[in-house]
Amino acid sequence: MYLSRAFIPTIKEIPSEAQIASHRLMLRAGLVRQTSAGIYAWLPLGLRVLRNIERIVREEQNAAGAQEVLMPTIQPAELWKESGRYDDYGKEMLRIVDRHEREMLYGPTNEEMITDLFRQSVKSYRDLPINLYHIQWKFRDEVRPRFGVMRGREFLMKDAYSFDADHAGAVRSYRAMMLAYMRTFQRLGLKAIPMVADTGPIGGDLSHEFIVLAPTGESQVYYDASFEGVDYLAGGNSPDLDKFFADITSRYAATDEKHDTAKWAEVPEASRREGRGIEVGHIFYFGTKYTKAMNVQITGSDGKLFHPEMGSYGIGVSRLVGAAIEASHDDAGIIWPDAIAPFKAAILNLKNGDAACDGLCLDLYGKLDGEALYDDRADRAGVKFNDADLMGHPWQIIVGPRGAAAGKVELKRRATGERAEVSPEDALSKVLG
Ligand code: 5CA
Repeated sequence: MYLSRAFIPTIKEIPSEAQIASHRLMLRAGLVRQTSAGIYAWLPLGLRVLRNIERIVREEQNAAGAQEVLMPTIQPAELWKESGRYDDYGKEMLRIVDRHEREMLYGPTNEEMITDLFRQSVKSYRDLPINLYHIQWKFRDEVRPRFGVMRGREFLMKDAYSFDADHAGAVRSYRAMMLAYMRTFQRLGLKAIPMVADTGPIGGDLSHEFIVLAPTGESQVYYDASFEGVDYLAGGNSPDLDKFFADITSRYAATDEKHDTAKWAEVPEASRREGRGIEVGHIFYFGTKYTKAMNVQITGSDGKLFHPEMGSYGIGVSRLVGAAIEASHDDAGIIWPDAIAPFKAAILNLKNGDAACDGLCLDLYGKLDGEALYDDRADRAGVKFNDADLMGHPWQIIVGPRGAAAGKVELKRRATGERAEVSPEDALSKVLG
């Protein structure tokens, strides 16, 4: 993308409603714009990040055996009356009446709808286990939407729903999702820690939150430093789920709601870590809560009818964009993890119109094949440096007339600030490697 043509409306003044770094930076760097309280339009730069996160989430859900569907955003109220949650959900639910006076709602989550879809089509234990997920917009009419996309009213969620024949199967599904989550966050370039959680209005008695560490997080967290070195990708294609779960749950981690000072005291002092965190995912096992309430029965191996066991598994896809920035930025701007950066590199042409500079930039741009943002604007070098730092591309390839004449470029790593004069070939292999 040529920056001179790109719809990336950066702004200099910091909007007063933006209290935290990610909100300010997302507005300043032109990633999103607010259209109503807690509702955002995603602009090209922000959308590329959102899509990158979605892709990794999807790959890991598929790898864990979940199947993608796409349910609507608008749901009939009847399903929620069946489960008993229509009244419980209160003012957070956006209720709609259609022209035929039918009660509808904008979905805040999809347990009821998926249970209904399951009920219509699955009749036998032989069809289990099944895990279905979608990546879809949700609406929750939060009293105080704030922190930009981190606590929006409309937000993008990945939500998966598992169905199993018995408790042991449901526990297996839960552990498989937990591992998929740890792999997902690691691939996104984030340090996330699973913590025992309250189940809230979703219900059930086994639940974990996934917390990304960041000083502005809403939750106070306590965890064992040994979490920091775990490689969740090491298990390959056939991981031992029980070993994984035993290992993870043997380490201490809790938000303040669940903090247990006696257990905390058993963690060696040198390993105790305290900080703030952002909840980017939440998983729940709730057994037969919905299959009973909505009267879902299928035939078991003994020929008798039974209620299948369920779990639900959410990831805040749009919240992750903000969380990643909270976890990784400096005074100059965003520092994207490589895996989710909107572009792998920015190419900064310091002398537009100089034949050597233009030629070298265009050559690099072609070879980066859609992965570069080319700053071809007629602006001063300082403006280009500032914008590249603000937008947070992992690499900057800086092309000036003196270097270009000698066949050299400058390569800057955004995260460390390290700069080196290298050949264009070396720059490309670093950026693409
Ligand atoms: N049905 C379950 C799991 S599918 C559920 O809705 N879980 S949840 O309420 O915990 O939401 C899942 C994730 O969505 C949260 O961990 C959080 O990352 C994200 N999320 C929740 N509310 C918001 C919000 N208002 N703005 C942005 N993201 C949100």
